[in-house]
Amino acid sequence: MTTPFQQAPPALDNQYESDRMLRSYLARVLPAEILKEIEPSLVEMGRLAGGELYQLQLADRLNEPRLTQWDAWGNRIDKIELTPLWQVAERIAVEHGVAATAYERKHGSLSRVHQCALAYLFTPSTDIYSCPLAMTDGAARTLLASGNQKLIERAVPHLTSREPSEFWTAGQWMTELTGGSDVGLSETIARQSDAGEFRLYGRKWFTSAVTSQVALTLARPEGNPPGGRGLALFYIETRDEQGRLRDIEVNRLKDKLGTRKVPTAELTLIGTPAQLVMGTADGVRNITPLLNITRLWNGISAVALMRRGLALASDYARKRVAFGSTLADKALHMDTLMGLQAEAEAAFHFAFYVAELTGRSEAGEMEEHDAWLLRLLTPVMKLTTAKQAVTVASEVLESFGGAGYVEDTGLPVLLRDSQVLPIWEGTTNVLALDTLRAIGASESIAPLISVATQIFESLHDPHLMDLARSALASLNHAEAWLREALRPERSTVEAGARRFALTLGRTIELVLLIRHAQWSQDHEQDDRATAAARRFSQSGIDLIY
Ligand code: MFK
Repeated sequence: MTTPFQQAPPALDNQYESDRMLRSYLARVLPAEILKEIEPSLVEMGRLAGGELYQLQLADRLNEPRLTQWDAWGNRIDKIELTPLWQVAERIAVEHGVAATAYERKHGSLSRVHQCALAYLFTPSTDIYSCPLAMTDGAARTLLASGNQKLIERAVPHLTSREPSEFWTAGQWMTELTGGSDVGLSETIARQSDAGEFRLYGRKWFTSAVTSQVALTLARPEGNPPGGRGLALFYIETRDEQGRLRDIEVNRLKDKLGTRKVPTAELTLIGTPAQLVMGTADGVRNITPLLNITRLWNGISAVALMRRGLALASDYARKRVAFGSTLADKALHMDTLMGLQAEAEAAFHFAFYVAELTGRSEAGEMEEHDAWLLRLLTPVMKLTTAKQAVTVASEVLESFGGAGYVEDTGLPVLLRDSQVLPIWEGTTNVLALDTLRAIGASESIAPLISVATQIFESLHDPHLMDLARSALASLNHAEAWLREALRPERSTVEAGARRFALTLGRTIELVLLIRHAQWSQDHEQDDRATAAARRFSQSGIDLIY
């Protein structure tokens, strides 16, 4: 009797050790002694992500956070229980400094790269525990930028702690019924008592971490004008000494397509005590450091999910036999995966480049020109990598055939979780308009073209030099389009903003991939990044017509 066919599932190994893309990148950007010092932390996170955490994630698949609004005796309690995976994820994140590393700054500006590498390894096995970490990181950065010494001393040590009993997460409560994008329409009112204390009244419609100990939110002090400038930035401590929510009601948890472990809630603030962070106006502007950090996390999460999909698909390709051989032996299957690898690799270099710039900005190592670049590239990177994550996740599922469409393989969640990335933290179109805002009065991307030109000066591989010429042509085309579109009599700039921003994003990805490919040829005698650059260059770079 023949043994019935049994398909072996995909498996993960140490997710740091097997990541050529990450290891090669770190070898380029980190001095050898720093890499040696931090590598044990990455090996350990890679081990957890491919081992215990991944197993726990699979076992936790059907669990979701639970809201209990009332106790047996009629008291409003609004208690939210997180799933076992998230409880473990929080402890691991804290002990391994997935947020704290950026603030300890043991390696100056490069600590941000170290932190992002930890986040990249950690994220895909924790069903987006990166969400509360992103907001915690963003809140710490925003408070530090505010100069509010009292709040900095009170909250930042908790937000950046490595001790689970001391650690606080932060929420970012911006979205209201009036809109997630047009935040200036917010209706929450801040009422000041005679003693000068503020209480907030209003409904928050999409608050991603109501289990957090603190939150940053926006509200309009009574008498302030409408719009974003009339809002003020407030700091809330969500619970009293007994652990009860402070005049906050949790109406329900959101029934979302993905990120199902994230306890996203609708809240009513019914006189919640709050403290001003910096002034009684300009709330939108004052919360932007938080937005920029969570947009960086969004990009790191996008590349992390792409990498996870490809790790599973590659392993499966070596195991799955059809039409007489493994999928790994089939030219068409491997060609398909190579196209996805090229997307992931290009996105990876962009997200980590923005991490490098962010680190330099935080360490005060930035000139005006670099600050402009960071401001411009943060939304461009977020919107570009988020779109790539959805495309790659969809193809990854298809590469498993029917198994990719079946829930208990644990694969469909990759697509559902990726789909949030172009939506939250600014949709593609909102960020395309933000790109124009970031370009500002100069109405030119000339400094970006200079950066690319400078990067290309060190190229000597003729194929890469060819690709560089096409990247420069694409940037010059974008510059010409911008000048033309901004002419007052044409004003076609808004309609073209998404194509413009995606062209910038994909071209910068190509530029960064070319740079890394040359380095990898020279220092590792490896031409896989070159192959990725060639493939990526043929996958739609210039989207302006
Ligand atoms: C996986 C990890 C991801 C983490 C997940 C966290 C989950 C959290 C779920 C959520 O809460 S998602 C909700 C996030 N919401 C958004 O991202 C809002 C999207 N909308 C925008 O970004 C709009 O562009 C914006 C609200 C900022 C527009 O509002 P306004 O009132 O029209 O702003 P305005 O007047 O253009 O800008 C006010 C000031 O801020 C200006 O500066 P000035 O006052 O000096 O002129 C702008 O230049 C500045 N500004 C705006 N965006 C900026 C910025 N500055 C720096 N960086 C930015 N990004």
